[in-house]
Amino acid sequence: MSMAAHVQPLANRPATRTPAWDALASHYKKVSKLHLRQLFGDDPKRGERMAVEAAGLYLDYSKNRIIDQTLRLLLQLAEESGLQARIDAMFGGEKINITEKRAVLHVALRAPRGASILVDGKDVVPEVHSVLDKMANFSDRVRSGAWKGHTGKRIRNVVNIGIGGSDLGPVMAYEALKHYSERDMSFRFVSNIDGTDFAEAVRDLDPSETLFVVSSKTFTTLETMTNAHTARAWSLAGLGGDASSVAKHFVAVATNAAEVAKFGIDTANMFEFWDWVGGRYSMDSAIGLSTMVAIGPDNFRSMLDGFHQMDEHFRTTPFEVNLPVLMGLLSVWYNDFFGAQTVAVLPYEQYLKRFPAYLQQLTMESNGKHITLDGEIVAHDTGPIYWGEPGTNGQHSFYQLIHQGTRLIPCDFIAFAQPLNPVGRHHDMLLANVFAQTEALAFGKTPEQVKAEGTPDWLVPHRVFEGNRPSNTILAERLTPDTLGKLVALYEHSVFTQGVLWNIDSFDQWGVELGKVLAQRIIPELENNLEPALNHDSSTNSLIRRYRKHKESL
Ligand code: G6Q
Repeated sequence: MSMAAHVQPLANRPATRTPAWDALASHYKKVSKLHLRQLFGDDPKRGERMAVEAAGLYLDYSKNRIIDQTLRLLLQLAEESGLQARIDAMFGGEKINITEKRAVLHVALRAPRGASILVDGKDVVPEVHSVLDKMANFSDRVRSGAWKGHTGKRIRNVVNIGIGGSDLGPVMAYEALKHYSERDMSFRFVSNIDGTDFAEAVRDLDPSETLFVVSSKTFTTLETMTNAHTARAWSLAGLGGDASSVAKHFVAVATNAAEVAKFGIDTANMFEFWDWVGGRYSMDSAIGLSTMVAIGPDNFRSMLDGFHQMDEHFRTTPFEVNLPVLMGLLSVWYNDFFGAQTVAVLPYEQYLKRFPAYLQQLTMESNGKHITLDGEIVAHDTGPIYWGEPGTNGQHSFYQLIHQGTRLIPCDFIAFAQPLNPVGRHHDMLLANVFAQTEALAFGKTPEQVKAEGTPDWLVPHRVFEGNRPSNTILAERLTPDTLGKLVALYEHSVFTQGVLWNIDSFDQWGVELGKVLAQRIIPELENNLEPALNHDSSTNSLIRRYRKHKESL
């Protein structure tokens, strides 16, 4: 099978180019043989030493396969990669998204009132706060019932229509902060072009009590516009067909006022954001409108404050005690030297059940790149695959592979000291599982220990846990809006750090374009009443013919 150069194994890649990469490559040979049992045995204080607390998040990174020199070399790599200059360029509004010629300023979305961040010489912070104020005013009116639907009833249901960055953040934040949400209202999220998504979201809703938030940066995305038109028809059908009802039941979040007006939404009901906010970095922009309606403006602002605290930590703290930098460096260590292909994110908090899905977009759309900023093929593997599920559920399914499989899977465990729903002994049991898993992964169980339990010889190898499986543990006090902001910003900046080390553009996403273009070409071939002439490959042609045949026979 012929493979593109960029998917060849590491050994076949061009030579590494900086001293720190080379030093790390030879250092790896030494460290890879060390076992965490030995590292902890040699340094009884390792678990206290290799931990950092910042902005209320405690990161224990001691159960990683590193020694002090590894960290020194990784920090040297950060220096050589010019990380601080790149951080300053991002916060300074420089156009670091070079392929789209855009500034990358999600950090401006959470800058406090009165701060100043310039894009092309213009301070964007006042606009950010004016949109936040408009969102707060609107959210208060919807929550209090002052905003009435077309028939005079208050709004009880909010349906966000958006996809990708205009969906995953809002869904994740709503689920994460449900505890703080207005429980007399329901919040739904429609993203998929599959009609089932819309049909199921509205099947038990009353149109006179339902508000749609159409969230789309471009306001041209196929899925979102199709769902928005379907929602408009559903709403009108339920409200007697009066087109003036749209103003009461539809608001828009977009950067494109002309397209919003074309759809028929009054631009007075449009909440703006800007091209310097990337889709997957937009949950704290107006894209978070549904989140704000759910949890209220004060909680939303507290979430922004959490983001900002982590931003400041990232921007100003020396790298050796900088949480996002440390996490980014460790991720590169496993990805590029151990050849680990994935990272598991395991939140022991049911409310964070959509957090891994959110992180999949954040990490993989950002760092799934194989061309450097200089237009060359990367010398190192980039973006690992992020995945995960909440604990303890995962323990009863895929953890087997993490403990005893043949692959190395670095894990991030996330847990909170205080439960939001204290029920009996549940929380102690939950946290006992977090600590037990990281302990088992790191230290395992030796053949001697297994034998000492009276295990027959033939069964011993099956019951041995070799251990030495790395993990981070992130502990925070309680899942609050402010903590969620810190956690998301932690991963955003870890992704940025990794992207800088690989010298790639973490802020474009050209890889999603081709499929969209081809789908546009195929839609008429599926809808045409006459048999279309097909000019695809033989596989695609046959699939289209087969679909047409079965569609017609329905
Ligand atoms: C995110 C991506 C992508 C985007 C969606 C929706 O970084 O750009 O996921 O958010 O394609 O785009 P619109 O908001 O323009 O509808």
